[in-house]
Amino acid sequence: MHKIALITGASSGIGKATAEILAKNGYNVIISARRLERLIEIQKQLEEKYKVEVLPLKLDVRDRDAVEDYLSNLPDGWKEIDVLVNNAGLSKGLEKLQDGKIDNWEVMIDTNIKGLLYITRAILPSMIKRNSGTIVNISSIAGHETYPGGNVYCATKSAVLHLSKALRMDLVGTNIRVVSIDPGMVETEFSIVRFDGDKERAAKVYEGITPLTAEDVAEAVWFAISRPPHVTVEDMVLMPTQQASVLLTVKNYKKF
Ligand code: NDP
Ligand code: 8X3
Repeated sequence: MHKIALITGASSGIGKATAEILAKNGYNVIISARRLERLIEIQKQLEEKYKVEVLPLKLDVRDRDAVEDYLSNLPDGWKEIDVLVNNAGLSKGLEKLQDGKIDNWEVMIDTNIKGLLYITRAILPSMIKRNSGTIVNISSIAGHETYPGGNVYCATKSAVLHLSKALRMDLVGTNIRVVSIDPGMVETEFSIVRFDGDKERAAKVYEGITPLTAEDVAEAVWFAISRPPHVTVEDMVLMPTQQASVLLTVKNYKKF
């Protein structure tokens, strides 16, 4: 019997690559995000390539009622989720806090913190009942450090680190594992979203440096999931070799 994984934010980047590595390893996957047309395309590709079942789920993680409704009414055969990857997340803007756009703060906090909580709360009771499961939260190096203009985004990713730690404590005595994967710079649609669709500005972020790929991160996620049940990878920081902190990269190290 195939195991089941739910990946949020699977329409792009790290989430899409994670859905692929799980499908490749025999998981039936629920791929969720807001852009359903992309999910349907990914469904076709994964089903054909890996002969597993893929369920596309149009879901905005900020919509508490929809999260509760969808996840408590999953179709037969999809109800018992073995692996949850809380990946949906984003950064909006790079303004200093004093110039910050409050609407952007709301979107980041609602998606990166509250969305992750809604999803986790909806999935956990079934994992606890079965006394098994793995939850992988995608945090960031930005959860460990901060940088000018990173303020609210970094705070949300720091919250993800603390929620992972707290959840491990709340689940002691169960067999449920909670993992945090914290990447440095990964070339995805992240910067395009951060800069409101400005592809030129986004491309500059990755010029002159070899960033991580979404697949690099997906492999780290799979490493954690595929450890034997008695092993929890609590927190893995994964950096490009050319980046030694959020601020220090091969592009600017000579200034220091
Ligand atoms: P992408 O922009 O490529 O992917 C983000 C995904 O999140 C998309 O599938 C998007 O789907 C989904 N998403 C965004 N908002 C919502 C929402 N409200 N409800 C449901 N899904 C949503 O970026 P990445 O792959 O880089 O980002 C994935 C995660 O990795 C994020 O949590 C990010 O913070 C983290 N991260 C990224 C790093 C990087 O440098 N790229 C580094 C460290 C961490 P859709 O728009 O279709 O809803
Ligand atoms: C994304 C990494 O450094 O752009 O989480 O904030 S960074």
